[in-house]
Amino acid sequence: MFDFLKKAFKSFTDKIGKPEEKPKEKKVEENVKVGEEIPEPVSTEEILKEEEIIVEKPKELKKLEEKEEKKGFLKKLAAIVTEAKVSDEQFHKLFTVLEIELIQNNVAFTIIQQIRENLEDEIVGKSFNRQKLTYTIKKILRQTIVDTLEMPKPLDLLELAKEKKSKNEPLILMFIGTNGHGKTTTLAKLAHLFQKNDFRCIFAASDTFRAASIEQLEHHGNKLGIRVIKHNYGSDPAAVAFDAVKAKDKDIVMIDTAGRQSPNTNLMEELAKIKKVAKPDLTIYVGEAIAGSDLVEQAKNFNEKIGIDAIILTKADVDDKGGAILSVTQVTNKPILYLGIGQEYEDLEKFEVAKFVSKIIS
Ligand SMILES: Nc1nc2c(ncn2[C@@H]2O[C@H](COP(=O)(O)OP(=O)(O)O)[C@@H](O)[C@H]2O)c(=O)[nH]1
Ligand SMILES: [Mg+2]
Repeated sequence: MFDFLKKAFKSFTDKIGKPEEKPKEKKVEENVKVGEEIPEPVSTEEILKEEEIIVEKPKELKKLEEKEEKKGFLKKLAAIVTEAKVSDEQFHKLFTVLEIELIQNNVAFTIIQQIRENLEDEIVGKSFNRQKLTYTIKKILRQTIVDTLEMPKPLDLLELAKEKKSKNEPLILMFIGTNGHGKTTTLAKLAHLFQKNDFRCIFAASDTFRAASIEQLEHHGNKLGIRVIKHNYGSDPAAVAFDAVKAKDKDIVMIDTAGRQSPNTNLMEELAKIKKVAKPDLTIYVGEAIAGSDLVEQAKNFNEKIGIDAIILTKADVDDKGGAILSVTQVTNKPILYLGIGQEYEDLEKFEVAKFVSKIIS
């Protein structure tokens, strides 16, 4: 998961502050004409021998001098190996490479700009100990990503469900998003999680548009032992949601809705009506991580037209880029609650900012 993003950050961190690899200089032999004798390279030992002959010194003094010389040399060597200065030119050259990779990995431009500004302020034109430089870059990258992903108020679905139950109120969740991104599957996975935590769920089959959508939800309902409130295909989805909200013996109402390949006005009106009638505690946007920039556009659109409170990203198991996670949060300013990581009920992972950050910046 997210390997590309990790590679891009690592490559930048590894290269910056280090001298550029220059093409190798031409070998001496190339300048030697055919037939000419190749001069023997003079060894260091020979030069030292010659010096010894010229300057005869007492043995003790020589030993002492050699010792001091060695110390100084080691010090200089250590400085060459560990000191790093990041020039403006090198920074821009390497950042351009990183920038392209981040764009290719679906990271939104605003986030890239933020990363650039933060890095520029802290490292350009400054001399660092090599280790300190690597540490500083990683710290800035981590902090910028944490700032993008962390919300001022944390949202925990199980906690919220507990809270509602203690007040004897049902938790009403409405799931929206583009067709095929995993709404129905995610709703079933979450229901399974709620059941494990002793909550009683009920499904509202408010996707009355797509062929076989009701049967798909019923299939999950049967497997999990969850009641499905349904009407006929083509009927008013808001009425289905309303019936589910009014049904008895439930802690959590989960409203499945329809999507369209390209969301149109009709769909948005339909969703707005369900929301108005069912009054969900949370409207959860379900989108697939692999959709990249399309996902970001769609999330923005749903947020503007319907209003979303949280996000679940599916198919993270097949997303090796990872940038959508950053972009979708940045564009909606809503938290990601879970990641879908497969097609089984257990394949739902709580999204934790720290865990994600440590995965992409190691
Ligand atoms: N690999 C993978 N597939 C998923 C995940 N979530 C959903 N899917 C698959 O995506 C397809 C569409 O899912 P569905 O729930 O019907 O999407 P909906 O149209 O939004 O309700 C199905 O084949 C699911 O099995 C996930 O996290 N990982
Ligand atoms: Mg569906």
